[in-house]
Amino acid sequence: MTSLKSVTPSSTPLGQPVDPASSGEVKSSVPLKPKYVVGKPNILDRALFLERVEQILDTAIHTNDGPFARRLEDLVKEELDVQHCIALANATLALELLLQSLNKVGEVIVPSFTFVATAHSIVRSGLTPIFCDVDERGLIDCDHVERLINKSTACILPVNVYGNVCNVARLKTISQKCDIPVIYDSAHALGVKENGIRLGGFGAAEVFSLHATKFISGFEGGLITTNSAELADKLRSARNFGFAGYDAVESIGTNAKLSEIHAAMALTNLEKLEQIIAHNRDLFDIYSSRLKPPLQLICPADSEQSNYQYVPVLCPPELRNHILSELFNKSIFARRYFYPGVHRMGAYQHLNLHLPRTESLSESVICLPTGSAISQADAALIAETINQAAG
Ligand code: T4K
Repeated sequence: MTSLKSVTPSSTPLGQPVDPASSGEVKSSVPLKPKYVVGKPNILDRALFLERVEQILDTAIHTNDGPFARRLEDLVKEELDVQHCIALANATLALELLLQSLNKVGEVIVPSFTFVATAHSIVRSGLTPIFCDVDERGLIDCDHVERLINKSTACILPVNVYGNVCNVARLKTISQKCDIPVIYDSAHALGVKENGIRLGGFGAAEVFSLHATKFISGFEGGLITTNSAELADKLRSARNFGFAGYDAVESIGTNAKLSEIHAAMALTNLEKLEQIIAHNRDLFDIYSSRLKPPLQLICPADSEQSNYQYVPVLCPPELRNHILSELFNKSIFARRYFYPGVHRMGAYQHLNLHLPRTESLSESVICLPTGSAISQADAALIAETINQAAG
């Protein structure tokens, strides 16, 4: 095995790549060096985006529910066939405002196999996360949800991780039976369909991310979709300091507005939704046909039409970090989404939980590069490289 020390400087400045398998990983914000990077932003029509930037500068409307934010919301409503869309500064704030808007106290059942923002949003809303295990594809385990429900349960917050879809029918039944709202963290799932229905209208509301690493990038940004007019009104006010009209503040809010530059970027990318899904699907097919055992892709179910924005591969846990290092040495920056599981992160490990499937997945998964920066030839090369590393 290659020594990690040979590629990992002892102190790495932010912004420089770090071998993702190294212990005590220094968080890199934008690794510029590796050629193939998980999360490299999709840029689909640079000329149109720049033209829109000129318009924003010319009109001098830079934020506060401006025309691009509204156009983005309208297009999301149309694409997702949902009645209301609220654009926000990022998905983390979207989750926080949504949880706060429920006006509840108590516990929120949430999978630990997610990005830490899902859990933090619960704590920051004055609620208590109750971590739940997942199934073999990383989706919330509904049997475990039922066992965790008690009188203090305020909400269930499943995550459509990798754009794969939770058991929405069963969660709806649980929600109705127990009178507990379900809100979905669909940060990865913009454009995904379940049995032909686009995600966006499931549960009380869904949250999508427009972060730079996401399928549809707005540099930063988040969306809440809902079919409840009352909830949408509350959220529109909450993202704008609680304003209910000019000089009228009726509730507590914050500044979670999406700026016009962000909205223009997201809109320009969203207009190419089908194009980027098709590109990602082609890459996924290449990975799927070329990866050899013991490597195994986590695939969408038959009922799902994925956006293929993540390419999660299961590796034997004893080989996983070796594979990551080998890829890194070949200029491929793959990621351990999600390691080590939120319940084992410093901020939550005092809970002393053991969630066997979450832990097993977090020790096995590697996400591979995809998106507009990766060509079909690149995907073939990456597949070959990972096969060799695992061989
Ligand atoms: N719920 C779920 C399930 C989520 O996955 C997330 C976010 C959220 C909620 C919250 O959404 P936001 O509040 O962010 O809208 C990244 C993203 O920062 C985060 O948005 C995302 N999930 C998570 C899965 O991935 P890191 O810590 O891995 O980011 P970072 O900086 O290491 O970047 C990832 C990769 O992208 C790197 O390989 C480098 C590349 N990159 C990144 C940026 C920012 C670029 O090439 N250019 C860039 O500008 O969290």
